[in-house]
Amino acid sequence: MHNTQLSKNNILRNLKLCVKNELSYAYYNIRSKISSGSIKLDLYEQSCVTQLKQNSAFVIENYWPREKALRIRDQLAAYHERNEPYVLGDAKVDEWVRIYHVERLIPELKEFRYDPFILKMAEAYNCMPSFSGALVYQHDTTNAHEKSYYHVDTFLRQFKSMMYLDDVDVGNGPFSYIPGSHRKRDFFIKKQIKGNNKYKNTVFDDKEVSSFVNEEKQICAPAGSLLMMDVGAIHRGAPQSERSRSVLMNYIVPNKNDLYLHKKLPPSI
Ligand SMILES: O=C(O)CCC(=O)C(=O)O
Ligand SMILES: [Fe+2]
Repeated sequence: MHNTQLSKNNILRNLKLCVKNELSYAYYNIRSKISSGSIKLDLYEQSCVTQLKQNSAFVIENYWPREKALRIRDQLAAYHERNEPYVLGDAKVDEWVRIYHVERLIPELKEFRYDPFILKMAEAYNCMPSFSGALVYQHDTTNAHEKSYYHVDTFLRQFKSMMYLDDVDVGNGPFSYIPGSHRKRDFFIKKQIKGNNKYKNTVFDDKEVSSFVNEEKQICAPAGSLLMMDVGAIHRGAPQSERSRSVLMNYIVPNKNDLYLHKKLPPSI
């Protein structure tokens, strides 16, 4: 097909997707305004949801005792050396090591995956039923890797939570984000229509984010800190310039189906 025809088709496809996303975004925004109160939240829970709405992310330090987080980190680090098919990535050479559905290895992590407080916050923020789709262990290494680009996971409202298993500071890649950026709808509309050549449409280059990188906030916090965020906001994991960083990520979905079942998974104990 001729190049101009191809790019016209791409723009048309992008435009359709953009309209669908933005209508859906607006719908959940209205729902969020009129349905606040339908889930009973105490004052603390209300303030969590308000922080998410305003600032895109926040942290609760000492959600777990630091010792517990470090113990889980060490238990999981022991798997790096084991030659198991469900341990994805090699800590010596790769950018990261991951284990999907990690509560199969350490059953006490089920409590975190199905933590009623986190799921309640997810439901209150997403304005739809919210469940855990997967608990994933991720160990980010200092091995050379691609630049960590600013991105959104989706152009919709999307709650995610993360547990720091390491003390995190600028040396080992704090979760970094532009507060309130999930509300930059004009910016996202332009981006969705324009699309990307090399990467997915959800990834931004330096020029695109140049006017607000100076607003970036980095969550530096001790092991045991719980992060909650809207990954529809502009964010990145900052690079591990000095040390590695281990985290647990809870992926939230609108139904009870487990995600990533096609990956190599640990056996259930
Ligand atoms: O590693 C991080 O801090 C950010 C990861 C990320 O982009 C995400 O969880 O969506
Ligand atoms: Fe992300």
